[in-house]
Order: sequence, then C-alpha cells, then structure tokens
Amino acid sequence: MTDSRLYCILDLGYVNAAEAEQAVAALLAGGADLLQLRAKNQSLDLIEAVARRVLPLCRAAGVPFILNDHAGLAATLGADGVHLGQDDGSLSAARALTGETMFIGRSTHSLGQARAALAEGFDYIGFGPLFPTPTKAGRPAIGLADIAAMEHDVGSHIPAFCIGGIHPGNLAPVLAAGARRIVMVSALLQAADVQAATRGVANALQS
Ligand code: 3NM
Repeated sequence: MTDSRLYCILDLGYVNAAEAEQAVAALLAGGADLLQLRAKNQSLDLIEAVARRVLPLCRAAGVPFILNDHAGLAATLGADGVHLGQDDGSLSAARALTGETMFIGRSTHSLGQARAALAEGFDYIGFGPLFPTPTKAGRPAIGLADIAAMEHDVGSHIPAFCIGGIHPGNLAPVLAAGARRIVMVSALLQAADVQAATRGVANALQS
C-alpha cells in the first residue's frame, strides 16, 4: 500500500460482469498497484460472484484487492481492503466488521475532509474529483489548487490518491500540482488497449 502509485478500479458501469477477469488481467498486467471492485446499484450476490472471480487474479499478481462500500462482504471475502464514501459511516463501524488487519479508505472532496479522514484514522484517502467525471456525474470538480496542501498535511502521513476525470492527457498538470498517487477509471477501462494504457500511466507515475 505505501508504495502504491496507480490505483485501478474495475467499475461495472464500464465493464460487463462477464468480462471482469479480462479487464482485471489487463489492469494488473499494465501495472496497477491496487485494484478495487466498484459496482453501484448491483446486487450483493453479483458483487460477491465477481469478487470471487477476480480476487485470485489479484492474489497471483500480489496486488491488494479492495471492495467498494460493503465492509461485511469484504470481510466474508477476505479482501485486503474496503473503500468508504463520505456517507458510508464511520471508520469504527466498518472496523467492527473487518477486523484490524484490513485497510480502510475514505473518499474525500475537500482539504477539510482529507484532514478529517486522517484524524479519524483511515489508512488511505481518495481526493477529488479533480475534474468533472461521468463516473461520478454531478459531483463538482475541486480542481488542482489544494493538492499541494493536501499532500503536505495528509499525503505525508497516509497514501493519498487524487481521483476524478484524470486521463493520460491531463496527468502532467496533476503531477505538477503535487499529486504523487492517482486513481484512473474510465480512461483506462475505455482504452482500446487497456493493458498498454495502464502501462503508460504506471510508467509516468514512476518517473
Ligand atoms: N470517486 P474516472 S471521482 C469513483 O472524487 C470516484 O471521490 C471520486 O473515475 C471522488 O477516472 C470518481 O473515470 C470517479 O473519472 C473516477
């Protein structure tokens, strides 16, 4: 987790459940450091079934598998982590379901929320959306101005991943603004060659 630069998400809004393994294999082969399964408005049964198919791929690659939203299911699956939004309850409530070893992340949408997540004890944060994004339609973009302060106040203590509307064409200004770790979803999942696109971003983050 501490060395992770590129956090990838298998978002079932972009990938059919039937193609989950193929997409995850491409993300992993391209250099994803973390892999989250995100499935909004899907049944727990479907989420569990997809998770059980992609978890072994992550394990084989040595990449932590993180489940979005469902701390209880994450515990059942033996996931490595769970990711919570601002409205998904407290860290302690999730921790009661997951036990001590699983890492738990929080979405944050302002510098204040990022600092609060650190103070509460989250293991990592997402920070965004930097740009407008169809993956979280309707959420206002926060821009790049607070990245440096967020990295100073929070990212120096726990991993902090900038997220939201990032693609290969705007990665340079995001990094120049101080970001060290990012999440990229639609730009990778919708690439003509998912593995090559992921590799390009992973290389840009390492250099
Ligand atoms: N969370 P894309 S933005 C899942 O700001 C998610 O908390 C965000 O997808 C947040 O790379 C976002 O396609 C969408 O923009 C990221």
